[in-house]
Amino acid sequence: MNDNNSPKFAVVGHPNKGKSSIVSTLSHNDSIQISSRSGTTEQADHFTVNTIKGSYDLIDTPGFQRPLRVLNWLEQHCNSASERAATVAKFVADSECKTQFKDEVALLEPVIDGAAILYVVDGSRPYGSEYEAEMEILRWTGQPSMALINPIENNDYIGEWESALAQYFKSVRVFNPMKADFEKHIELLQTFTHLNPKWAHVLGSIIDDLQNERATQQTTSVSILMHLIEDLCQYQNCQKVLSESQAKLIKPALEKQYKAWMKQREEKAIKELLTTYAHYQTKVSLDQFDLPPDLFDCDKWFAWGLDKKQLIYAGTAAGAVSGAALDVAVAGSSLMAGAIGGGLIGAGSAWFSADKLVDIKIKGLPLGGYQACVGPIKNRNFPYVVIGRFIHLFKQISQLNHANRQALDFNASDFQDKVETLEKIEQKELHAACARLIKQKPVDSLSEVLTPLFND
Ligand SMILES: Nc1nc2c(ncn2[C@@H]2O[C@H](COP(=O)(O)OP(=O)(O)OP(=O)(O)O)[C@@H](O)[C@H]2O)c(=O)[nH]1
Ligand SMILES: [Mg+2]
Repeated sequence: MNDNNSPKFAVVGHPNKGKSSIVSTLSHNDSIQISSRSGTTEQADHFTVNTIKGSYDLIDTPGFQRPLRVLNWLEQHCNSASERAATVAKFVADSECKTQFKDEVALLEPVIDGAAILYVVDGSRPYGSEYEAEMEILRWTGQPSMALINPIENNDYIGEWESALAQYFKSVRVFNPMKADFEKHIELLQTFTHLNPKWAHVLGSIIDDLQNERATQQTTSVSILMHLIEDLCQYQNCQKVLSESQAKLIKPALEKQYKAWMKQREEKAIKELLTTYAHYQTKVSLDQFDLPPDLFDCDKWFAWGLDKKQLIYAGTAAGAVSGAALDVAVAGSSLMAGAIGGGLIGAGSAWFSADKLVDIKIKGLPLGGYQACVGPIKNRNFPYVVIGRFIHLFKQISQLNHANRQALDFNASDFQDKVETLEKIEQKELHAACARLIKQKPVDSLSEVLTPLFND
């Protein structure tokens, strides 16, 4: 838990309006229980957001159950408006209230303890007078407060809510904990800074930290891909054999092991990516993704990697023709046709053919016997396929809110469009890097080459 002077926010409201979802997304914690069952959260739970320069607390609370009766109790125990906050404190401390109004005591306790109020409503359901007692009780506490409209199913009643909430709260914001992107999280935290002037400074520092952390996460992601692609492009599975005929016999087994290793290596990278973005518990479990389309499902390669036209460009960009000729080729002139016609990219070669991914190589060993090896992969599209798949997952994982427990979607890829949006020089560098990778040659500054693909 936090020290008493650091910012704290109690997330309160009707049951089942997304309070826990908001806490989960803002605290980057995917272990918080969220469910369509009303009354999921039964006690006040503190979640501390820690950064280098500070920390703040978010307190998830149970929903109001009997607000009208609670308001009645408060009115009966209060003689003057100046005693309202003290009356709420009395309510929270009262042993009978603790059993009779368990949920209200749990949700008001942190507020009486100094937490600011974040009142959550659902913008897809109409406003109703039953919420007035809740807002009135919150007003009695005298604590700084703001309202968050969570458009759970749609935006239909946002306007209605805005007018109603404005009467009780100085600040009203729409925030969707399932969909809000990182900029929206930051915008919301910035509004928190206005709730209590004493907290403004530390919250400002925390926002800076979170932005830096976000940039670091991206750098880490680039590095995960860099190691993945190097490993996948270099991997060979070798075994000693006595004769060439034995080598042919074990080829299917070697190939199977080879592919299994490659897939596992990719899964490891995805796990690292999930960890980088603090997704530990979500349904994005690795057994769930048999990674469709399969890493070796060659029919899908032109979707994940480059398409044929881009591959031709890649061939020229990787240095097969001069820079000047390259620009003409990219402009779509006849030179491109000439290049293909001229056999620059031999038909059925490693560029397009997906059937011959890996060959078996057999070589004699100095002390007798042979070594049979499967891999490294030869297909020129392969590095792009690896990059394309990873970038696709990166986009989803880096934007996945912690309240969103859905499985990831592996079907779409816009890697080709992404490559097109790179600067020409960046494209050239990418193609040159991939050309070296597929020949198992080291690439200087691979992370610099990959970084533009991760930028928005
Ligand atoms: N589609 C969608 N569903 C949401 C959103 N926010 C919450 N939900 C769903 O609404 C339900 C309630 O979410 P919770 O975060 O558990 O709500 P709560 O207010 O903490 O509920 P209690 O703890 O029961 O009071 C769950 O089924 C969520 O999946 C949203 O922005 N979009
Ligand atoms: Mg809850």
